[in-house]
Amino acid sequence: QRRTMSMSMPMPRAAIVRSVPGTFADALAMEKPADPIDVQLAKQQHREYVQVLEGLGLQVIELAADDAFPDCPFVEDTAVVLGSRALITRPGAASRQGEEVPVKQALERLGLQTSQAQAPAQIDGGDVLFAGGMLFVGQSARTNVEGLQALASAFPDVRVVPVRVPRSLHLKTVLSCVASDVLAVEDSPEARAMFASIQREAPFLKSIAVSPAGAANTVLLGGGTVIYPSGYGRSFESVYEPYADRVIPVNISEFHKADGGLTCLSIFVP
Ligand code: CIR
Repeated sequence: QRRTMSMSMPMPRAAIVRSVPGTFADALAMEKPADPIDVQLAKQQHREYVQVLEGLGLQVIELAADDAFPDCPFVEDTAVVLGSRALITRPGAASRQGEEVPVKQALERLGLQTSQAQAPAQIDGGDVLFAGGMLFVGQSARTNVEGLQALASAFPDVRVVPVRVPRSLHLKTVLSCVASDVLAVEDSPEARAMFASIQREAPFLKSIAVSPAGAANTVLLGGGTVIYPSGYGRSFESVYEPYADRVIPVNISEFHKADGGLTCLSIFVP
């Protein structure tokens, strides 16, 4: 059952993360959390995630927080990296535009070739899933068709496929990779419909149904390491173990309160 791909996909060399600002309790949220964000706990959870990445041998580049951008720890939304190229996004939420500036500098220092999405394009990295050799792009409240076109121009040799995201914040809020050909997919009609449209383009992709909402946002590293968000009152080790060499839980309860998942907290650089 284990993926042979795990041998061919090396660990990324670096991860870019961004610290939690003192203003993190003001981060955007579709629904105000019943229990407010505990900023100190968020900082601790973020440190624990960074330690997991360092423990895997990655160089972690931690950008300084900026109180003017309460959502700045969600770096994933600011850039899409594939190979040695990066598209610097123009985030879909006006209050987040500008978060991409230090991320662009960090990627260029790592030697990546960058291009930048320009208005009227809007695109959040949370809407971009690389799977089956293709880029699936959520068409959501945050990512428009011009954003999709910016991605297609940045990566002209990769097929770019739109996926309608009717309700959730981002495409990857409800589905993400646990192996090169297996996706964790939230157990909801919306997520199943999104996976069905992905599968039409990539019939070889399989899915595992995962609940509750938010739990299907996993980080796949090096083809065989799956990091998943814990704190849902159940363990997912037995769910992912058949597909992974290593399964690591990380509790990010305070980030969930601002609609953030695990993938949001880092950008990986091969
Ligand atoms: C936002 O609404 O933009 C943030 N509060 C959450 C962003 C989550 N990012 C992601 O899923 N990639």
